[in-house]
Amino acid sequence: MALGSPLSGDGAAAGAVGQCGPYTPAGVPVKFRVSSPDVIHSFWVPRLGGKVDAVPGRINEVRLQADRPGIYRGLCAEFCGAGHAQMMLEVHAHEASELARVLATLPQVGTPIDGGDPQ
Ligand SMILES: [Cu+2]
Repeated sequence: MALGSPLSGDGAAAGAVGQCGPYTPAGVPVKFRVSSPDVIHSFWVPRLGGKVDAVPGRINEVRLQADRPGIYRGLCAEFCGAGHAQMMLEVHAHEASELARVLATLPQVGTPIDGGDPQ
């Protein structure tokens, strides 16, 4: 499952994809742009909202909001092959005022799926 960087737009706040999972501000809706480099997966963080399919060659979007700071576990909700059972992620929600400081402590990995800069 490949996750694009959450991008701002229509009132959503920017977040970032760190080494351990997406980092987002708490209390703010964040738009996730989701795609896949191989087969169909499904991006799902049950405590934050609905699922969205991750489809090769397509970018789907879902808005999620963590009301409070914390770690929210997510998973691939579509059987996708031998590695499916290990397809977990953690969304790390921080107070918006703390997010930039937290992100500065993380190694940055990955590339936005549209090749552009996160806004
Ligand atoms: Cu899967």
